[in-house]
Amino acid sequence: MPEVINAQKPKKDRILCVSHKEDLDGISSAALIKQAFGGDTTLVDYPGMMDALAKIKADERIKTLFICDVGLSQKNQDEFVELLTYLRKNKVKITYIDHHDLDNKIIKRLEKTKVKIIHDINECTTVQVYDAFKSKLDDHAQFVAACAAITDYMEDRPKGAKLLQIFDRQFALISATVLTFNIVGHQKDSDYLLYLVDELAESKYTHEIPNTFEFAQLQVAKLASIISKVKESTKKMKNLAYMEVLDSGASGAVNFVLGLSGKDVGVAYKERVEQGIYAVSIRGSKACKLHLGKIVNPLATSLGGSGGGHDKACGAVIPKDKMKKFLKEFNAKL
Ligand SMILES: [Mn+2]
Repeated sequence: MPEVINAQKPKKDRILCVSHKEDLDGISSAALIKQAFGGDTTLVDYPGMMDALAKIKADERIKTLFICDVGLSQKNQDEFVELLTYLRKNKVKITYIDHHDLDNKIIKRLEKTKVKIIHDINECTTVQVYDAFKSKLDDHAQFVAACAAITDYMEDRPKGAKLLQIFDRQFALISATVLTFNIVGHQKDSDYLLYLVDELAESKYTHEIPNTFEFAQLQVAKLASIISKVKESTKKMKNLAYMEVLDSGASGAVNFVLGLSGKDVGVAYKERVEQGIYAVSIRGSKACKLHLGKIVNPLATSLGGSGGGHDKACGAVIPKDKMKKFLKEFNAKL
């Protein structure tokens, strides 16, 4: 008698890291996870992160999932918990590593489903990845983590500072900065960003990755031209300065909007025509004592968008027709 063979279940053997694609902390986190565990990488930005996670839900081969350096907002946190709960029921091992402000209730709910959470708002994600998995990493991972701390303005924190101390400060600064320009300038080139993840996972220094310094030089020249545009187009409200960016990215202009305006809060936003939204970047000066991420999160949600982040650096996605209202209400809350 021939045996009845059940429809074969897909083999559960896939290791996947979902990480933030927009800065060195996200790229470096993915690189260290790759060095420690192998597997594949999916890089996401904030507007695309939930769609990317929804795709994972359908992939029955995933055995182990790492999620790095993507903060949650009021808009997506419940959906995030539901998705991870579903994956946990399917026996996916999940580790969530991050340093953005995170609702305590969400932490409790994730812990209840036995998602492993590594979360410290005082150290960048890569430093936390290094700290958690250093037994599986080579010495070069310390350099990658120190560079990530620099880009996230967190090289003065206890663990970040200790890692940076190992290296010559100027060497780490130029390596981190050149990499950052390459990441920012390749946001539409996913293959290149994944290539950077591979190169860092293989313990390459920035200057050993071909053309990184040449590319950074081009980006620096672009930034210099943004300065004059910011001077022409920045508008001021009582508590903030803002500018609509037309040709570069919003995050490239926002520090100039803040610095050149003399205000304590700077806002730069760029339209994403296909999605009917504005991608908004927000920065606070040293004198700004408010937690901007905590203000922007509920405000953006109330306008049908989403947002959040750190105290002095955060972002939002705002529906196109609500941008004026966002600026007005944000100014009122400051
Ligand atoms: Mn980060």
